[in-house]
Amino acid sequence: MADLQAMADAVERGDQKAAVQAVQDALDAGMEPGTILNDGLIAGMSSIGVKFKNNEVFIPEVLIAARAMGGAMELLEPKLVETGVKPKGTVVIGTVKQDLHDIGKNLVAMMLKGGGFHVTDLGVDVDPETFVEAVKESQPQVVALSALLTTTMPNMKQVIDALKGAGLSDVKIIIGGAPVTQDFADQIGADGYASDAGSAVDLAADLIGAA
Ligand code: B1M
Repeated sequence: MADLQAMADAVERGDQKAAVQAVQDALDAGMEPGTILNDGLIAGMSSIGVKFKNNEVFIPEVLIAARAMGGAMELLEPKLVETGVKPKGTVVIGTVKQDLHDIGKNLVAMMLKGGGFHVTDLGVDVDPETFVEAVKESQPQVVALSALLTTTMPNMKQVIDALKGAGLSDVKIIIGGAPVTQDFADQIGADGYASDAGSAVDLAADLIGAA
């Protein structure tokens, strides 16, 4: 018998083997892939996201949970495609030019995937033109920018200007990273600021009306 709570628990505690088995059991029992995704896997990631936000768990636990979710998603993804379950939206994410920090950005990307978004990760040291090209290609609803250095924060504004300059004003731009603040987001005309990975998922969903 498929047990969605056990699946969510397996993701949350980072038990990849149990998470994959739980997905297999659910599929064998004829459960809808969308239900497995939302009420099993995403429920587990959401739960760890809340704990991460509240400092009840730390980066290693989140990374392990994300790895468990990733393993389970490998099994589930083809079934989702077959049944036409649509992602909540697409997010293009990257760390801005001249900045090589990617641990936080990777966490945000993982949590977005866990939150049901399709994510295109451009990596680190991404120049504004690359963001523009990626937006043209992937047509995301949201662009997420990360910066960890006070010296690279201004490069976030360059991305916003480049997107506007290319006529890509519809895409929502959200920013984050240790030195970044809501005030700075307001100053540079970003659509939102998130202080951590869990909040970034909520913000992206809110901005595109998928919360
Ligand atoms: Co660097 N580094 N670093 N570093 N580094 C900091 C950021 C620094 C604060 C350390 C310090 O001096 N105390 C300092 C910046 C000072 C400043 O600008 N105010 C600093 C410096 C100076 C440097 C170098 C210049 C050092 C040198 O070479 N002299 C150099 C710069 C290289 C470059 O980027 N060009 C450098 C290099 C490096 C390493 C390569 C050694 C390594 C990075 C490895 C990697 O990322 N693969 C590194 C590291 C690890 C750090 C610290 C120690 C840890 C950063 C981290 O990963 N935190 C950092 C000190 C610190 O922050 N305590 C430091 C964990 C991570 C989960 O948190 O990235 O904040 P964070 O992400 C959070 C949130 O901010 C948010 O969600 C995440 C999860 O909750 N978030 C977003 C992040 N991105 C988001 C995007 C969003 C939303 C939320 O989009 C919407």
